[in-house]
Amino acid sequence: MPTDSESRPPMPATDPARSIAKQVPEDIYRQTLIADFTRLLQGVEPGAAAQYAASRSAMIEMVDQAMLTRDDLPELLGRNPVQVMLDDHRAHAMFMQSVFALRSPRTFVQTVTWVYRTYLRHGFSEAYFDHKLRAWVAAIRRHIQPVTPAEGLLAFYQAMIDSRARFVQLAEQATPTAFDDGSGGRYISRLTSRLLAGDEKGASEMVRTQLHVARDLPHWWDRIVAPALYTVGQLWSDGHITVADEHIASAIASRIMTQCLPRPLDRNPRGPRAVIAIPPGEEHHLGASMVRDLLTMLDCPCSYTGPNTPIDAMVDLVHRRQPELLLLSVTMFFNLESVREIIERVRMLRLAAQPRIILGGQALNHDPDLWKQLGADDYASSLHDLLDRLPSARQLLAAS
Ligand code: B12
Repeated sequence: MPTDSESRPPMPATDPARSIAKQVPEDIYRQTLIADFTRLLQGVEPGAAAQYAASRSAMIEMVDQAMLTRDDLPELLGRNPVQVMLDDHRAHAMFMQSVFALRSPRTFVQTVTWVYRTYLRHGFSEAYFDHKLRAWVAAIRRHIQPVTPAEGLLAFYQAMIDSRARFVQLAEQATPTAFDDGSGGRYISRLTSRLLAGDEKGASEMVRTQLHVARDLPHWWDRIVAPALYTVGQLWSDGHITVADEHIASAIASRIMTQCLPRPLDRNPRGPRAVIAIPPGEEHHLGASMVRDLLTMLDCPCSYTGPNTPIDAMVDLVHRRQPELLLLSVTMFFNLESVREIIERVRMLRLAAQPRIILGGQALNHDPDLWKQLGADDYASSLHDLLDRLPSARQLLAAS
C-alpha cells in the first residue's frame, strides 16, 4: 500500500496514444477489459491455478529479488519506501491466487483499476507495473512450467502487461463512486468533515440528535455513516489525506456507532438466532458491526465474532450455537476463498437445521454472481437489503 502524501498529486501526464484513447468512454474500456480477461481466465487450467497458490511464497521471493536489484528502483517507487513495494508483491500474489481460483473478471478489472489509480496517485511510476509483471512472468516460468502447463497463466500475465495503457486510462477516467444517493442529504459531508477533523464530540452530537428510534438505524448506518467512510477511503486512495487521518476517522465512527445506538426493541418471541462473523485476514469490521447493531435492535440473540476470526473457531461456534442465520462480512476480495471454505465446512456439520447463510461486504459488490459461486444462500449489499430478505424483521422495525 502506498504511503501518505502531503498534497493531492496529479495523475501522471498522458502520452499521445492515450489522448486519442481518452475519447473512448470509460464504460467501453471496462467492458472490453472484462471481455478480454473473461476469455483469458478460461485458459487458466485449475491445475495451474493450484500450482500458483502452492508456489506463491517462492515466486514472491523471486519477484522481490528481481525488483530490489534494479538500479532504477528509486525512480520506479517515487517517494514510497521499499517496504511498500514488498507489501505490494504479497498483496498481488494473494489477489491473483483468488482471481485464478474464483474467476471473477469483473472484480479483477475493478481491483486492477483501483491499484493503478491508487499507486500512481501515491507516486509510483507506470514503468513499475511493467517491471513487476515481467518479474512475475519470470517467476511463473521458473516455478510452474515444469509441473503444470503454465501457458494460461503466462497469457494472462502478458495480457496484463499489454493492457497497462487501458487500465491507466480507466483509472484516470474513473469517477468517484456516487456515495450520496440523495437520501443522506447534507449529513454525509458534515459527518465526513467532523470525522476528518477528529471532532468526535461534534460527530457524536450530530448522530445522537438525529437518531432516536430503532427504525431510523438502517438509514443512518447505510446512507450516512457508511458513505462518510467510503468518502474517507476515496480521499485516502486519491492521496488527499494520510493513513493516520483515515485511522482517526474510522476509530471515531466506530465509537459513535456504539454511543448512538437507540434502545433495543423488546420482542416476544425473540428474533432469529444469528452468528455474525468476519473471516481470517479481514480487518474491516464496521459493516459487520452495523449488521450486529441492526439485529440487536430487533432483539435477535447475536454472536458477533469481530474481525479476523479463524475458520476452525468460526465453524465450532456455528456447531455450538446452531444459529438460524449465519451472516458473513468480507471487504477484501482475497479473503473470499476463506469464505468458500467456511461455507463448505458449515454445510458438512451435522446440525438439526442448516443456517441460512447470507453474505455481505464490498468484496462481493462488483460481481452479482459471486455469492452463488461461494455456495451461500443469499447476498445483501446493505442493511436495507438485508431487511428485504427478512420480511418479519422489516415489519417489526416499521412498527417500532
Ligand atoms: C477503516 C478502513 C480500514 C481499517 C479497518 C478497521 C475498521 N475499523 O474496520 C484498516 C486500517 C484496518 C484498513 C486496512 C486495510 N484497508 Co481499508 N479501509 C477502511 C475504510 C476507509 C472504511 C471501511 C469501513 O468501515 N467502511 C464502512 C462500512 C460500514 O462499509 P461496508 O463494510 O461496505 O458495510 C456496508 C455494506 O457493505 C453492508 N455490509 C457489510 N458487511 C455486511 C455483511 C452482511 C451479512 C450484510 C447483510 C451487509 C453487510 O452493510 C454496511 C452498511 O451499508 C475503507 C473505505 C471503504 N470503501 O469502505 C477502506 C478500504 C476498504 N481499505 C482498503 C485497503 C486497500 C486496505 C488495506 C489493504 C490497506 C493496507 N495497506 O494495509 C488494509 C487491508 C486489511 C485487511 N486485510 O483487511 C481499500 C480496498 C480497496 C480494494 N479495492 O480492495 C478501501 C476501499 C480504501 C480505498 N478507497 O482504497 N482499512
